[in-house]
Amino acid sequence: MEEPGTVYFTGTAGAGKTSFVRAFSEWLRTAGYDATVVNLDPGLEGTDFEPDIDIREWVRLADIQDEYGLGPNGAQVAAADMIALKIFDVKQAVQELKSDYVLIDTPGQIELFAFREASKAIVDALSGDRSAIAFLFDPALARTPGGFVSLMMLCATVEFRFRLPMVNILAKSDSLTPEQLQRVTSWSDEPGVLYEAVTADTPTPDAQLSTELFRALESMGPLTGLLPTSAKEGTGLEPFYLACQRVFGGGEDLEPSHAPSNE
Ligand SMILES: Nc1nc2c(ncn2[C@@H]2O[C@H](COP(=O)(O)OP(=O)(O)OP(=O)(O)O)[C@@H](O)[C@H]2O)c(=O)[nH]1
Ligand SMILES: [Mg+2]
Repeated sequence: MEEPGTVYFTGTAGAGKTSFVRAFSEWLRTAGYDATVVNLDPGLEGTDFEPDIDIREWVRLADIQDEYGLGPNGAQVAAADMIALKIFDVKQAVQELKSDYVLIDTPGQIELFAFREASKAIVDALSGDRSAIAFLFDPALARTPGGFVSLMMLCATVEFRFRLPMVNILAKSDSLTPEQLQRVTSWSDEPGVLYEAVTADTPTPDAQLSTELFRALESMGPLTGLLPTSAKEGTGLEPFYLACQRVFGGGEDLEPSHAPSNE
């Protein structure tokens, strides 16, 4: 059997990771693929969506707060290291389920995922040859040129850290007007348009800094297209699937492991 496709979902707090994982796992199952959903957020709450594998079985934020007298942020930092110690249990549980796709939801505080050594150990343990990171652009930030550039930098940080192929998603695209959507996608497709928008939006003393930052980003590699998606409306899921298949190698479609459902 081919190795499963493993996708990590990351992005700023509230970007829509958990909702997207849910919508995409449902799309995969309807299309006839098996998907294992792994929750790596020890503080996940307020969702009725049940992951197949849940880090909270091993590491729970509320317990860490009580046990060590920490606040929610300190507990997240402690939890990140504890998760790394349990990651081979998670890996074993993933392997036992033998699915086509493994979707990994990461904690809301992106700096825990992007900056800490523990997450590098976690990603190394769970990744195979067919792995990618989906980076979700939150439209609440991405709709301004400055916010868009900041997200590009964060995305580049994640790529630099993990050295995995990236698939960039504009989440919650239903929350943008058609004009805003068109503007944001043009920034990802045409660096020159973004450059114009950044300089037009920035008061003169800072313009130089923005320009240089922008050049640095541009020199890091081509800006990959940003896929508009909406978990709410179920749009952009098939293009996302195809983008993942492309980065896993060759863009070949997987054979569905069971007949597509007609729901
Ligand atoms: N309009 C719209 N809202 C969405 C969509 N997806 C998620 N949301 C809303 O965005 C908020 C955050 O969604 P989550 O899926 O919890 O985001 P997250 O990135 O997992 O959040 P954290 O794990 O807390 O960082 C919720 O209020 C969702 O209802 C979408 O496609 N469209
Ligand atoms: Mg979440």
